[in-house]
Amino acid sequence: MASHPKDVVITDEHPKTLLLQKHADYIIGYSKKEEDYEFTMTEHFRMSGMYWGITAVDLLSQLDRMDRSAIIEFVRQCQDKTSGGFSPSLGHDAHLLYTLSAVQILVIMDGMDEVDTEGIIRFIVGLQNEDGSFSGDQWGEVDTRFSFCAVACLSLLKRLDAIDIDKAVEFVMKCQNVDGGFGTRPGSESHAGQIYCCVGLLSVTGQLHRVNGDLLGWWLCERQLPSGGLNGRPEKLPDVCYSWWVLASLKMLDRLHWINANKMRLFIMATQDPETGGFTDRPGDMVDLYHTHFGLAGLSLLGEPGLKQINPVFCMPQYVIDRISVSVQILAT
Ligand code: GRG
Repeated sequence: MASHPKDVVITDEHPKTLLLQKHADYIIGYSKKEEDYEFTMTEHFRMSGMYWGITAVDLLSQLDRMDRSAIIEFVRQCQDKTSGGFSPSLGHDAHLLYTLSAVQILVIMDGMDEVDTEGIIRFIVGLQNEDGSFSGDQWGEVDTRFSFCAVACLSLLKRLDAIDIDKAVEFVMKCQNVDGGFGTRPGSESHAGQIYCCVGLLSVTGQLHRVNGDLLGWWLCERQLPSGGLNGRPEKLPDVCYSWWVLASLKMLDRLHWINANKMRLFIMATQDPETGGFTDRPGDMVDLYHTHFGLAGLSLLGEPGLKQINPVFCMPQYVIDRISVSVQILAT
C-alpha cells in the first residue's frame, strides 16, 4: 500500500545505483531498431526523440557512438524549404516543438552551418502573435510551451532581437496564477511543465526578478510525495519526467536545495529497468526514451557522479552552452 493515495512504494528490490552502461546501450540500440513497432509508432515526434537520445548519451559521455553525419542529414531533410521550420520526420508538418529539438541537436553536434538559419528565424518570427504569444505552427494553437521554444531557439542562434521580447514576456506574465505558478494560457491551471517553460523564458530574457521565488519555490517543493517522486500538479501521480520540469525550475530559482534530494535520487533510481536499461515514468512500468532522458537530466541536476553537468534552461550539456557562450539568468536569493 502506498502511504499516500496518489503515490507509489519504493522497495529494496528497486535499483539504488546508476546503471550507466545499460542506459547508454539501450539508447544506442533504440536508434538502430528502425523496423520495430515502438520505433515506427514514435515517427510523429522523432526529432524530439533524437534530441532526448543524443542529450542523454552525451550526459553519459558516449556521444561518439552516435552516427553524426546520418543525424545531421536527417535533421537537414526535415527543414521545410518554404517556412524554414522543422518537422518531426520526413513528410510531417513543421512545428516550433521540433524546430527547437532540431536546433538543440545541431548545436550539440556542431552542425548549425549545414541548415538554413535565416529560414529558422523567419519561421519563428512569423509565429509571434499580436499579444506577444506564439503559435506552434500555421494552425494557430497558442501555448507557453511554444513561447519557450521560440525564445530558446533564438537565444541558441543569438538572434533574440528578431522578435518583440517585451511582448513575449508580457504574455508569459499574464499566464501567472495566484499560486505563483504558470499555465498554458492566461487563466489556465498551474502545471510544472508550463512553469519550466515560463521560468526558462524569463531566465533567457533576463526577467526572472518578475517571479516571486518563495511562492513559486514552495509550490514546486509541494510536488514531492512521500516516495520522493514529484508530480506535476496537486493530486496527481509522481512521474520521473518531473524530476526535470520541477528540479530545473527550482535550479533557476536558486532553490534546488528546498527538496529532499536523497529521496528524489532514490525515486529516480527506482525507475530504472535493470534488464533492458532505460527509465520508466514510475517503478515497474515500461521504459522509453523520454523518461530515460529526463531521468538522467534530473540526476545530473542533483550532481550524480558519472554524468556530465546539464544546463537548467536549455536541457543540454553545460559544456555545449559554454562552447557557444550563451548565458542564462538564475534568480538572486
Ligand atoms: C527543451 C526540455 C525542453 C523542452 C521544450 C515542449 C517543452 C519545451 C516543454 C514541455 C513542458 C511540459 C508541458 C511538460 C509536461 C509533460 C507532461 C508529462 C504532460 C502530461 O500532463 P498530464 O496532465 O499529466 O497528462 P499529469 O502528470 O498532470 O497527470
